[in-house]
Amino acid sequence: MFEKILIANRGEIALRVQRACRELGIKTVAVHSVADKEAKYVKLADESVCIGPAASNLSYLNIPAVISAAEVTDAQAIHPGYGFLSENADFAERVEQSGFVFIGPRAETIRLMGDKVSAKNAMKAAGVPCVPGSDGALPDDPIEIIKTAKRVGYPVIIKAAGGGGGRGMRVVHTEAALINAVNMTKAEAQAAFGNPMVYMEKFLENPRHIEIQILADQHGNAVFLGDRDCSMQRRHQKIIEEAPSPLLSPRIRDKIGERCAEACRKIKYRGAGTFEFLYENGEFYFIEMNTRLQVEHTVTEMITGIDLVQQQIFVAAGEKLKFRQKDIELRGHAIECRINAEDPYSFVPSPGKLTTFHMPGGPGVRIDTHAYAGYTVPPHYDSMICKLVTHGATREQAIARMRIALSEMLVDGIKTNIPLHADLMADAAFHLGGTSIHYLEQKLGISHK
Ligand code: MV4
Repeated sequence: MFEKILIANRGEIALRVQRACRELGIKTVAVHSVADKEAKYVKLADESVCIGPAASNLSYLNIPAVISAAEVTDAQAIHPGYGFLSENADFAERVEQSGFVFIGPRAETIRLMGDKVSAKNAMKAAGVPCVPGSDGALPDDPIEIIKTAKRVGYPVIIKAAGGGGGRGMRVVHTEAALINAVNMTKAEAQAAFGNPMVYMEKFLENPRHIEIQILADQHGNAVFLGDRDCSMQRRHQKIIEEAPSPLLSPRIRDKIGERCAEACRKIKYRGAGTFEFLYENGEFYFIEMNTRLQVEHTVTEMITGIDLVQQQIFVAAGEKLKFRQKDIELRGHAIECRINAEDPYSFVPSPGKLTTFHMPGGPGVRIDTHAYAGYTVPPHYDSMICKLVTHGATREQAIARMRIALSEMLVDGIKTNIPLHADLMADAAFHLGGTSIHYLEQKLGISHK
């Protein structure tokens, strides 16, 4: 097992990974920007290295600075957390070339999944159900494009191969608008990702976002750890996630989960990963794979009792998975509310000093945060300051515990989205079993593009 791991991230996830290491007796190295030098996870780490100024591109995204920090501290492995360098194949490659273990999939797998056309091809070949659409990237010939759209049926969506997470997409309703839309998406894709390739899919109008968590070792073993429903989102930012999805029966969950686990075996996936699906009219449609730990891994941990970060570390160290599919039991229901430093209705970020920071507690309540009373939320990074997760025997109990927890939570000095979460926990559609991906924007009165 590793003796020392460098954590190439900040905020709540830096603390989350540090806790997992500490429990395993592994020493930790925190890297931080100038803006984070007083952060709690920096003080709590065994060692820390300042890797640059506040701006992320000069610190948390600075590959040579991160690798140098691992060299000077003699760390053996690097955990990238989520965001920042976590899905950067070049980083994973340079980490391994420098003699460190990258806690995540092979660079080749990250690259495969980073290109959404190659990801979809690989998953289709591995037996994962995909959205009907073009066979790979669209050709230049407009006549061929028009033919493809006719076959797929309008509305269609044009997506950039280099995009993902909602970037570089355009919905097309008519043949008259098609070629112009393809050309505009290509131009934007070239500018944003340096790759003009686009592909076409049938546009699903009212789906749910359901994802499958998987875990694979380097010996050909892979399991799925249930699903998460992440449909409550705004502008591709999830705000509430839950596990399991209230929509799925155990039979349907096991069927899609086993497909994902089998695909992992076929592509020799290593580490934790997530298959993102759209779910509509009882069918799953693969859209993307995330090759990292996700923000919402916590709800999976709550219902499985498995520490996903520790599992990532075990498989990165070459160990075999210690459990098989039949050993994984889903217990009860978990909900996560992402608490953001922002205005609850305008969503304008609200950095600043936390004068009060009082957290709830009690049975089935988990708080993942690096914040504390007196902490100043810097303006340079993501606005999420805390994840409030509740677990209950049933969805109703998890919601009841969330409502109580939100009512106990006191944060002053900045604005937070706690009032929005309190509203949503009382929302009739949410209570009835959740909503489509468009519900929140409709409820807030924002027309979606
Ligand atoms: C779609 C779609 C409808 N049909 N693909 C947006 C994020 C990216 N991961 C894929 N996205 C979508 N792809 C087809 N064929 C609708 C979305 C979408 C969406 C997906 C998941 C969660 C939130 C979303 C919000 C708007 C659009």
